[in-house]
Amino acid sequence: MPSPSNNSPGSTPLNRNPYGHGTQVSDFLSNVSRFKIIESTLREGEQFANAFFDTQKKIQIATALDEFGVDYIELTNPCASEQSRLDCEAICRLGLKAKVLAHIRCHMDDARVAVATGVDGVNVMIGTSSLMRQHSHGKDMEYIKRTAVEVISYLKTQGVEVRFSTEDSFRSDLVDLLSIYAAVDQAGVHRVGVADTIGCASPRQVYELIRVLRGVVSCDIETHFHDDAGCAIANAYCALEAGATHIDTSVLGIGERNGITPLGGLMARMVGTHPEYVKEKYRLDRIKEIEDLVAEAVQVNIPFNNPITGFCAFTHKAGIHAKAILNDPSTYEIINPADFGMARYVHFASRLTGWNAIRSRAQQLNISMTDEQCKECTAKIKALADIRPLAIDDADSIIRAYYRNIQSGETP
Ligand code: HCA
Ligand code: CU
Repeated sequence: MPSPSNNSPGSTPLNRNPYGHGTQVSDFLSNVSRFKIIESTLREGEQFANAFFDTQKKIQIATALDEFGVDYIELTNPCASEQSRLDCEAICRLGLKAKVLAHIRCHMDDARVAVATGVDGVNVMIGTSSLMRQHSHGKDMEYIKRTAVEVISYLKTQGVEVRFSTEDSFRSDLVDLLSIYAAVDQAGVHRVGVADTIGCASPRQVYELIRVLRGVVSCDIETHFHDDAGCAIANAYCALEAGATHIDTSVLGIGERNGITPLGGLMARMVGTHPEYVKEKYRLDRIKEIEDLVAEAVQVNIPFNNPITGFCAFTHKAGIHAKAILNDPSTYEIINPADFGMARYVHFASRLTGWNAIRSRAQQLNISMTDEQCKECTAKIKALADIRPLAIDDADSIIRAYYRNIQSGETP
């Protein structure tokens, strides 16, 4: 695709925005510029309707995520099936930089099997809302607390990193929730996990719960957001602002139902506000390749409106937009496409186009015209575009024909 602008984008920092971040007391809680990613494509993502990853595919995905720079790779419970256990062992043997985690139920049998695979850490989980307690595992809070402490104590003797999370945290009783988190913190977990299993939480609810929790536990706080109501990225961001330390993601957000916080979308959010940290730590230019890999593996297309990689994520169409973009891309872009190895595209083949876009396109075609001529040529393109949709070739042909006519001395 043509990329008519050479201007350097991002020249207007976001902090010049009057609505941007100043230094407030609450910023001391915030981890937006030092968060860690727990990548769960090979766990939550395996719960996506279309997902089937064979060993080779899992290794390919784990390797790509490791090269991208994620901090942790979470794998399906090795007790789920014999192959899941063997795959977990195979990924542990790869010697990745990322730590490998097994996701398990809060049960001693699962804990023993997980440790034997050679993982660096274990992510323990149990439902705490009354619905989950009633319909999922049937246990009361006393039982949950006792078992949690037993499983955690065992895992700690095995030298692995331990996280304990409560499924359906946002529909759990707040007193139950804080008391179990306090108990597992006392038992020495490295992280507690807060999971919006059903995607019901709003950003403000997230902020409030995490902020309270930050005052209750001294360990790290991992968070997991489902996207049923389209808030998964916003919720992740608010969790970090309130003091969460780790965010669960999956590539393209794949997971149960419509999934969780997508890795690429989270990067888009974070690079917009904290470019130094994100660009230094993660290989952003790999996002497209990783999304293509996973999209193909689970047989879906990249959504047109996907952050960063959606086909029109950096396409500017209306004349007003095109003109400003050609002058300075940061007028209409908070993200520099080049940071992700992507290119911007100024659309010029439509009735909404303006003469600045046409002049820029003519320059790309090595055609030099005066401003007046560009305006006249633009009028011709708009006239045809009023009748039917134009392809790039159609608009290029009009520009070329118009220019030929000028050259040959004919009145255009
Ligand atoms: C699931 C549960 C989970 C667990 C999250 C966590 C959720 O789908 O089996 O371990 O913190 O959304 O609650 O993914
Ligand atoms: Cu989940």
